[in-house]
Amino acid sequence: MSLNTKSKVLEFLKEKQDYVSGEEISNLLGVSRTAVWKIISRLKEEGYVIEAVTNKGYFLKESPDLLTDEEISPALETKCLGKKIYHHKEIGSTNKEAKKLAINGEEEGTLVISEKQTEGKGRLGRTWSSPFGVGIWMSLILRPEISPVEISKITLIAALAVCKTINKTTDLKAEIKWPNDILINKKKVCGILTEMSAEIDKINYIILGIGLNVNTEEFPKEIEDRATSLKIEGKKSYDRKELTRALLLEIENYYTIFTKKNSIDKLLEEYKSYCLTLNKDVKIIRNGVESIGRAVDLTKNGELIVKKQDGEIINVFSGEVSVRGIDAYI
Ligand code: BT5
Repeated sequence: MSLNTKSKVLEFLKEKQDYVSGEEISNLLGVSRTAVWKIISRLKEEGYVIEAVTNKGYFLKESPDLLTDEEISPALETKCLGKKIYHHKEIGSTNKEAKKLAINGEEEGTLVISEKQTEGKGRLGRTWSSPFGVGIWMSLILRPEISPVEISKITLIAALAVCKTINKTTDLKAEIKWPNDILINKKKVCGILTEMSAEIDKINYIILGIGLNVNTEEFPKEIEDRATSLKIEGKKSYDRKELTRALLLEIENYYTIFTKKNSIDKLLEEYKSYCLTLNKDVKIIRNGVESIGRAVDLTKNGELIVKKQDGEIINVFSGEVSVRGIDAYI
């Protein structure tokens, strides 16, 4: 049975919102009644609640809360991102999997998404807690024609897109802690991990990994005071499918603006408006050396401009910046 036929049956059941006879489906798709029955059984196994009544047919009562291709694609409005989806119930890391696919030549825009990660990756060897069915754990393959030194701009674009998505689709106020954390009420709701394979002047591929806590109710002890989810903050559950689609669309919008002009000039003001690191005292750790200063602005490349206590002004490209009042350090 092809995935396509299964998707078509599902689409048909969703459209009808009523009983559909096996005969009607088999005529429409040109497959046997037995094939229809098999497709229905498969859909039930996947978590679709389908009522079967003699002489009436099949009625789709409920779809599962899963981020499958069949659930995401029909209402997805993007042109490129997420046009091909690899969905997993469980995987080590979506970034790792996307990397394998990219090495094998998978196209730009391909999405790897999983209900659960057993080895979710953070930066610098840290881990990302990714329990089943409560978050959006996803990785996109991107192949922009930019110089490898510009990769941090992709993180910036993604942070902007996550913030915009949360602020547009919920009543919550998300903010960016430069460069890759999204916070709500000073707690981390989303992290971004951008990885790449590049030669000196050319990017082979970028893996943009995003982990967004949507309906998480509890976190591991070590992070419970620093982590949050949309559900904890909004006191209700949110539709992961809708959020995934909205997020892909926002990323695509910003990514298109960026790649057309090869510049993030147009996006910087918006980024700054979400960036809670600016005008705050920050601690920077570079090569193990700590210094304290004030984050005064961003360069047009998205680097953080920090005025140190001794008056020296430095541009911080990436890495470890903690913000006073959010990450206590004094
Ligand atoms: C990040 O690293 O914030 C990047 C996280 C990226 C995760 C996505 S999920 C899909 C894709 N596939 C992957 O394997 N990874 C990406 P970093 O700035 O290093 O933050 C990691 C730290 O955040 C951990 O050391 C914990 O303190 C904390 N943390 C872990 N899990 C968390 C969670 N679910 N929510 C909030 N904080 C968490």
